[in-house]
Amino acid sequence: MISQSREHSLLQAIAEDPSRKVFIPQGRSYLANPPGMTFWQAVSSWAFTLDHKRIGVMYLCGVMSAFLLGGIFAGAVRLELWNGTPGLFHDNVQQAQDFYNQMFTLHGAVMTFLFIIPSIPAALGNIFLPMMLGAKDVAFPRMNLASFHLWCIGAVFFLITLLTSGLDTGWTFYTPYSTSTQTSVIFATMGVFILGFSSIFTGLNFVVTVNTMRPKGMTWFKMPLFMWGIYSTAIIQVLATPVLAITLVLLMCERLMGIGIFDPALGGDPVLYQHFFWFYSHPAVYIMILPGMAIISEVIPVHSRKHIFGYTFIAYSSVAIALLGFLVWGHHMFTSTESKLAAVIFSALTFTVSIPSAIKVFNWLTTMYKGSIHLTTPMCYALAFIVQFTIGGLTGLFLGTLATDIHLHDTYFVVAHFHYVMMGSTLIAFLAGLFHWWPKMFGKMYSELWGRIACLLVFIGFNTTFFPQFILGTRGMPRRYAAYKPEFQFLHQLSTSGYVILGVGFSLAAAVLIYSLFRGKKAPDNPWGAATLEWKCCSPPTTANFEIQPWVGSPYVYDDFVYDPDEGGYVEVLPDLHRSGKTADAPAAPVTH
Ligand code: HEM
Ligand SMILES: [Cu+2]
Repeated sequence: MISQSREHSLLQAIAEDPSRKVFIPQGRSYLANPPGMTFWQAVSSWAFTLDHKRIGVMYLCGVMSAFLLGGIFAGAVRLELWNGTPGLFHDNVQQAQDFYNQMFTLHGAVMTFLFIIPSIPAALGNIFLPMMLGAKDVAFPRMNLASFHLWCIGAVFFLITLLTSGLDTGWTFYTPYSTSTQTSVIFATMGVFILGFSSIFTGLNFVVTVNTMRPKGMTWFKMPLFMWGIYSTAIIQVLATPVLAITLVLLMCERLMGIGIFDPALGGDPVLYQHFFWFYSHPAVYIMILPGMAIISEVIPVHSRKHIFGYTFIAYSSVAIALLGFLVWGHHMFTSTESKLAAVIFSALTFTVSIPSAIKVFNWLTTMYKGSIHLTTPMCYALAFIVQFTIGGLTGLFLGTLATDIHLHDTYFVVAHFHYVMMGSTLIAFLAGLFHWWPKMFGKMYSELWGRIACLLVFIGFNTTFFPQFILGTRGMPRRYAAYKPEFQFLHQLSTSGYVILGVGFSLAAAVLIYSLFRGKKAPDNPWGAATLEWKCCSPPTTANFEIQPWVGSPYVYDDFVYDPDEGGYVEVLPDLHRSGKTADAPAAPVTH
């Protein structure tokens, strides 16, 4: 943590000699088009842009729309569960149950494939990964654009699914039901197949970018931790997604051509489907959480004004989670024909994944210890993440334990567990990152007060919605049922009330951000005093990002940053122009930390 006397001397130094502030040239924002463009030229300058930031912004709009759609389906599920008898929307019980099956399936499929998997890497990763490298773009800009276009095509397939007969298989498409139901399985699986390619393109691009484009002075262990997280994620995206793609092709072959692969009536094996599916989908939960953890590893040191604790442990733990994540898929099949020996091995392996996860939590807490914590909106989200991820991760251990999973499997306990990790952690980290980087992305500051109020509402709403579901699950409430016994009603109604609070919280957060675009104060170049390179260009950046090559420092050393009231933000102070060789436009100098 930077001491007060140090802060004082930096302020004095820049007062005496303003040229000791690191100079950041200003230029035209990447968001603005050159004057004189027609409307259609402007549209195509976005739709066919190769600028990673514009692609990231379009992804952001896309995934947020998917989140809204998935959120509406969630509302239908929660409202249906207000009463123990199905039929809030339909009089006929059969119709009500069919409707319920559609709602939870569409909710899960949209949230998983269209929202949470692309959310952090494709939106925030796209914008900030090249900037953290001091680079102009990713390694393959055209492939990046293709990834976004594929996402759009995948989304269109989902819309076709909605407009035809919907989907009622659950987001997991388990056979043999998925090969026999009358709903639009083919359109939905085609959509997921195409989205898979979109995800592979993003991952491949990021692997090559990190491997080949690091600037001089940025060795592997001088990379910001966000890059380690995104890199580990990208490896999973490239290695695991093809398995899902092949599985879905096999499913389509069985459904369309009657080739017996999974259906016992045709000589197939349905548990084989489960193995294939989870061989992708367990690693996929790390595609979801690793980028979230990566954001938290950036937000906590910056807003605690303290060097990250245990950098190497956090970096290695990301890679460890990515690799171990491939070995534990069998924990989804403890109750479906798995041999006792296999179950014991999968259970033990599942426990090993929690070690690197716990290392991260320990390191974040230790980073905050004796830090100078600024309770900004992104920091509030980061704190909410730690609480919720701890609950989500620890309840994973209950499920990874054979004796308890027999009882908890397919109950609301599982529903609560995965919402604590996917929504309570990944989505909350996404919001932390969005609020952290918003000033850089759009050049505007939002209202801290309203931002924090929205965060509090989201925190209360989330826990009111999902904590009761742990209790419901332990008492035996099964998942995927539209009706329930009267004794479950109170907890279900509590959960639905939480959904309403969550809805208000998210709407407020969205309003705070959108309002800032129109009425927000202009953002300084470095509002939080962060040391990573993406803050060493103007807000918002120019198309080229860096007009002069930034100096590569240590990503978590804040000693040279001080709040300058003239700028309304932090400035980096050159320690001694003559001795250190650290000048604004000098190429990477050796890093001393
Ligand atoms: C921290 C370590 C974790 C452990 C030990 C763990 C363990 C488990 C286990 C054993 C199950 C199967 C439960 C059952 O069906 O009976 C499960 C389900 C699930 N977990 Fe985790 N988990 C962890 C982290 C995560 C993370 C980070 C995510 C997502 C971001 C996640 C998402 C899910 C999902 C989506 C399911 C349920 C899928 C379904 O059947 O529909 N888990 N978890
Ligand atoms: Cu799993």
